Amino acid sequence: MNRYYQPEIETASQEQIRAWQSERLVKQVKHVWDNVPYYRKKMEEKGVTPDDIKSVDDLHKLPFLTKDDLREAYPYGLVGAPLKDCVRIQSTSGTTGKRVVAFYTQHDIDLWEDCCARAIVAVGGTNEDVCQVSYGYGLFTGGPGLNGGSHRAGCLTLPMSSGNTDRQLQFMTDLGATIICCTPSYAAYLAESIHERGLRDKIKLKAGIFGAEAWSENMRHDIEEKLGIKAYDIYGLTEISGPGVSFECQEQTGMHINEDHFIAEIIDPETGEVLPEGSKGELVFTSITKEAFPLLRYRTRDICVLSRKPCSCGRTLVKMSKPMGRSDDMLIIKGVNVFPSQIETVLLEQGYPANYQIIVDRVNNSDTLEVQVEMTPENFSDSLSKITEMEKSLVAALKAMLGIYAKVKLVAPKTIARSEGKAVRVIDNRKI
Ligand code: DLL
Repeated sequence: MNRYYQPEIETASQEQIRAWQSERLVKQVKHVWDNVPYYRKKMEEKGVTPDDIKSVDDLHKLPFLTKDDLREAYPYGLVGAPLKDCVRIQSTSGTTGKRVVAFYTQHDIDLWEDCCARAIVAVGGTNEDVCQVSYGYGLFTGGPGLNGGSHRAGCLTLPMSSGNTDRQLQFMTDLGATIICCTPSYAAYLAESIHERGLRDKIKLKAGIFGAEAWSENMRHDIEEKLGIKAYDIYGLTEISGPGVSFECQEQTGMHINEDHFIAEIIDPETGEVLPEGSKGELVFTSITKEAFPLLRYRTRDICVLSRKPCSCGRTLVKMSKPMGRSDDMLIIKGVNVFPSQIETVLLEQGYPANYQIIVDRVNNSDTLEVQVEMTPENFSDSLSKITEMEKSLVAALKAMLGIYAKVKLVAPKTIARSEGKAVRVIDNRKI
């Protein structure tokens, strides 16, 4: 049984979708030109005006936006609506400490929640379902986005937020949750806890909506088997609204992009050239219906492939593969975006040298982060209690910057291997 939240959109002909895109793009470019001086300047520098954009075919004429632009324009420089019309911000980490702050009008939230509702209905969600939302609530988009989508789909919504596994399992069993939304690594952890506690017969889950970080097909099979559910992928990024930019259907072979709101392109990350359909490259999004944070040609840095092969679910929306990596150095650790430059900033601020190594691993389905850093000849100590104290204070400073725990290991000066070429700062031992 195929179910859609907005069938007239999700199964519209590709010609219709293109027509919507062209019409909305023209309007959006004008909106941005009139209301976002930062982007208008970028257009002027490229010698393009709204008159040059007549349809989707002209999209390539527009300049790109990157995380650097977000940093430069922080906090209000890319806002396209009067602040009195903005009702919400969401946020995530940026490159060197400045956070990405995205703005929403009520209209933007409505459309975002529709996108999340499409994802929930696509996995079978109805008003008979109990949907447990175990993504973080607050600045992170995961909780608020899926929460709104779950309401719209008519599910009884359990706004659990992340963490507190005992409470999660109690609500899951007592209230009979049938759908769970969380990161795949937390899903794997919950699955293990359910096994350990012998709760498998007490849970009623039938589907999970997992995203915000990379996960493999092996992990999918593992979660599906342990929980006896279907595990679906969901993708999104704060800059382009949050979860629900794309979502998986019953075919489980990639995620349908909500093309009535976001135009997707694949570019060569080196040259910026637009690549033909089916090529692997960097995903770029243009939001065509947003009022408050209308980013045009935003470079996601996620590497993937788009496909327009007909899908057995009947949706005509283009599909993106799972992201296959990134064209920058952003790490996603426990669902949190971490840039090595943020860690370096903290180390330098605390008086340590830039001789460090970041070691990421996945232990019992949970990500771990360790920072090894050399002491300087000046602060070097062989007193265990002094070292422990210094490590503690670095742990606190890193937690304040990143929002997550990083184990810190101080090592003697000159013990971290020097590199003759590019320093190897990050060792990622996760097999994803
Ligand atoms: O992670 C939004 C989200 C919340 C998506 C809940 C899905 C579920 P950010 O924190 O801004 O937003 O991180 C965005 O996370 O550019 C990708 O690199 C990565 N990412 C998101 N979804 C997936 C996924 C949210 N399904 C960044 N698979 C993106 C792999 C993902 N990577």
